[in-house]
This record gives sequence, C-alpha cells and structure tokens, in this order.
Amino acid sequence: MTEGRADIALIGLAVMGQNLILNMADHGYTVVAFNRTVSTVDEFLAHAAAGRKNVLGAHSLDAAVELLERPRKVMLMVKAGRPVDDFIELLLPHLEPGDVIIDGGNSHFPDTIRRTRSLEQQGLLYVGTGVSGGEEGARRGPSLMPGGSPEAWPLVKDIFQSIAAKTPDGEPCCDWVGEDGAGHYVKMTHNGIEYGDMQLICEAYQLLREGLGLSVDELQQVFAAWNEGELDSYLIEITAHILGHRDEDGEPLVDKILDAAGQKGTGKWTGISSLDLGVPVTLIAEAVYARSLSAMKDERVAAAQVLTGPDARFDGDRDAFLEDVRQALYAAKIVSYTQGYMLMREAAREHGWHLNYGAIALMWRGGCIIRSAFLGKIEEAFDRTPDLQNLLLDRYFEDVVTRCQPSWRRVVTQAVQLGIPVPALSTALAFYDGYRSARLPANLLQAQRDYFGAHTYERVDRPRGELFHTNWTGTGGKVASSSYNA
Ligand code: NBP
Repeated sequence: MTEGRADIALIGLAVMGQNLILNMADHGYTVVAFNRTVSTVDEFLAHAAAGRKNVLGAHSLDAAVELLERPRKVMLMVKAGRPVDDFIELLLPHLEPGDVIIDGGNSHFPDTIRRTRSLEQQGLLYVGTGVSGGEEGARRGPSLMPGGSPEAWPLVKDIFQSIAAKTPDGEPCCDWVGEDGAGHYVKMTHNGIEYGDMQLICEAYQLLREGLGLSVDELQQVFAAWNEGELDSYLIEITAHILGHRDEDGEPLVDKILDAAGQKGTGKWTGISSLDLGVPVTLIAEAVYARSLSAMKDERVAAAQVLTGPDARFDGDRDAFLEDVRQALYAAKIVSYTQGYMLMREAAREHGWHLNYGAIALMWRGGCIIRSAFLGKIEEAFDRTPDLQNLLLDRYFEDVVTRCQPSWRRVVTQAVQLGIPVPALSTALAFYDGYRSARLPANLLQAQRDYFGAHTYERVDRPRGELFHTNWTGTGGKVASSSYNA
C-alpha cells in the first residue's frame, strides 16, 4: 500500500456510508472504506464498489489512516451515540494535529459541542455534519449541513460541495453552518420541520378524506395538482405517489397501513430545545404529540366506543373548501418555518454561533426531505434583509399569510365543528394571532403569579425592569420571592 493516496476515509459501511463513498468516488475522490465488522469491507469492494479503482478497502483503522494524504480526513457514518465516541477514541492514536474527524451521523448537538471542544484541545479539527436525503440522497446528492471547527471547512469544502445536491440554479446544497454543534443543530431543526410538514399534510388529507369524503384516487389527484403550484415539494410529491400506490389486491395500500406513527427522536429533541430556549415552536411540538397520540391505538379504539363528537361530513361548497385547505396548509407551513428560524436564531445566540440563515434555506433547497420551491422564497427573504428578525415580517410571507388567512380561519373553524383534529393547522393560527397581538393576557397571569407566589410584576406605566409586588389579600407580607418558581 502506498502512503498518501486517498483523499478521505469513511468508516461505517451501512446504507448511508456505502452510498456516500460511491458518490465521492463518482466525483473523482479516492476513498478508503472501513467498517467495525471488517467482512463488510470485502463485501462492499466485491459488490457495490466492484471495479472502482478509487475505492480502497482497509482491514484496520491503522491501515485506513496510513492510506490518507495529510491533513487526514476521516468521516464516521456509524450509529449515533456511543459508537461515535468509541471510534474517536480508537482513531486518536493514529492521527496528528491538524487532522480532521467528521461525524455524518444523526448526533445530538450537545455531543457534537463536547466532541469539538475535546478534539480541538488535542489539536485536531472536528466537523459534525447533518446529512439528509436518505439512501438516494447519499448516493446522488444529499443536503449537507456541516459545523464544527471553522479551520476544517477549507479542508472538506471541495469534497462536500461536490457530492452535495444542487439547487435548480446549480448551487450546492451545502455550506458552512457554524461553530461546534451548529451543523447538527440545524439538521435537528430540519428534522423537526420535517415532522411539522408531514403532520400538516396528514391533517389536510384527513380533512379531505373525512370532511369531504374524497376517495383515495381523488386525493391522489388533489396532491398531484397541489405539487404543481406554491406547495411544490418532495413531501407533497411523495404523498401523491403513496396515494396512487395499490396493494397486491388492487386496493389503495395507504388504507391498509396501521395509523400508529413511529419516531426516532429528532422531532422530540427539537421540542425539548425549544422549551429549553423559551421559543414557541408549537407546530413541531404538536406534530410530535400527534405521533404520540396516534401510537395510543388501542386506547383510541376503546375511547371511540364511548366518546362522541359531531358528524364529520362537510356539506358546504366543496371546491371552495378544497382551495381553503390548500391555502391553510401553505399559511401554516410558513408559521412552521418561522418558528424553526426563531429557534435557530435563539440557539445561535445561546451558543455563540454565527449562522447564515439564507445559506441554511439554500442547503435545504435540494437533496433533503423538506426540499421545496418554498425554500427559495426563504432564501430570497434573507437576501433582501440579512438580519431579518422574523420570516412573517418579510414582505413576501406577510403577503401570503394575509392572502391565505381567511381560508386558514375557515378551515380551522370548520375542523372544530366537524370534530376533525387539526393540531398543527390550529396551533399555527394561534401562534400567528399571538405573535401579532400587542397585548396578551399575561398581565392577568403575572398577577396570579404574584398573588400566590409573590413573584412580582412589571407595570405598563413604569420602566421595564422595575418590579412590583402587591399584598393582594391584605394578609401577606411585603417580601417578594426570588426562589419559588411557578
Ligand atoms: P446505522 O445507523 O444502521 O449504523 C450502522 C453502522 O454503525 C455500521 O457501520 C455498524 O457497524 C456501526 N455500528 C453500530 Br450499529 N454499532 C456500533 C458500535 N457499537 N461501534 C462501532 N460501530 C457501530 O447506519 P445508517 O442507516 O447508514 O446511518 C448511519 C448514520 O447516519 C446514523 O447516525 C444515522 O442516524 C444517520 N443517518 C441515516 C439516514 C438514513 O436514511 N438511514 C439518513 C441521515 C442520517 P457494523 O456493520 O459492524 O454493525
């Protein structure tokens, strides 16, 4: 083996790792392949990578590292969690200052912050990158969201941007996201938004199925038509395909799938982070809860025998309702992305990241699950106003929400009357109405907190920061609480 031949080593030859290697090889890079179970290396070289001179196999970490040019770049594509730490430990004796370790798995961002700091202290560089797009994305062009040690970016930029998906204008869906855990944070937010987009589509489907009584074939046509307009996106497109898919007996397969949703945790992480940071990311949280409620299948079936509701059939103007649902979906989607961007902005403030919000929209524009024409509009909004405080305040989104608002309100009202649950559509509207309210009932809430816990309050007729406490009952004291939190 000749030393210094390969551009990068990739460890972890499951579905993502193998496809990323083939993608890198297609773009002219020489890649060393390694896996914990070493026999997988030989299988990969004998089959998927057969005949490719620029894919080299290694039977040990030592051998893999020896094949790399300096500074060495080693990418891990293994199960998130402990396996990443284990491989980092195993790699350290073989690396030297200036070398780069890249983690492309779905790692939780606090782990990436910790690993970046630890490796930088040892003179190495670390990249935690979000990779989205599944198997097909990895093979043909994923969305890549790298963060970590900024000095590592020039070293990996060419490989990353070559293998990444491209926007319709030919721009790579990959750019530097920010320091330490920023890349994995943005990937986590992407996944949360994916939960929200999926839930919104499911609510539209349920309204049209139960409310309008559309057949699966009619629904397929509706979603295919929606995909031609402003809702044009991968998730709407696959929804149309799914609705058109028949089981072996010729019946729509979708009707035979159990209505109990699974989840792997990234939506939950987004919700937890939003609670930690105090950002109202209500739509994603509702989407996570909607999956939890769906998973209580047996309980729901039993409750359906006991608990009653209205007749779910809509008897108004059907075409108008169909268009209302489309517009409600678009408006709520805007709120979901608004909330996701609010979250990233607060996380950046908390962690000292310098995020490029327009570039994030560009990275999501292609290759990933939430790719859509709509993301081009977000990118344009940040081009217009790089320090845009809130997406809803951009003139394009403000116009759309204003236009869609009557439909959105009709749909939520109608859903409530029909007894069809629309947690994401309705929480988005509640957020919109809250966000545009100069005055909310938190004055009363503050009074309640002060009443029972002496938590103090500020006054509208005095400067911010000046705190007051009232002896509401006449029996309490004048002392305010500084430790009891409610
Ligand atoms: P998996 O998540 O199934 O991981 C399989 C790889 O992890 C194999 O190389 C396996 O080695 C290795 N591994 C395991 Br499992 N436990 C290990 C341990 N204790 N120590 C060392 N290695 C261990 O593969 P994947 O679906 O290709 O995903 C890879 C990463 O990319 C994950 O973090 C995943 O969340 C993320 N991701 C996946 C997708 C997707 O669509 N699948 C999309 C985006 C991101 P072995 O062969 O020896 O068991």
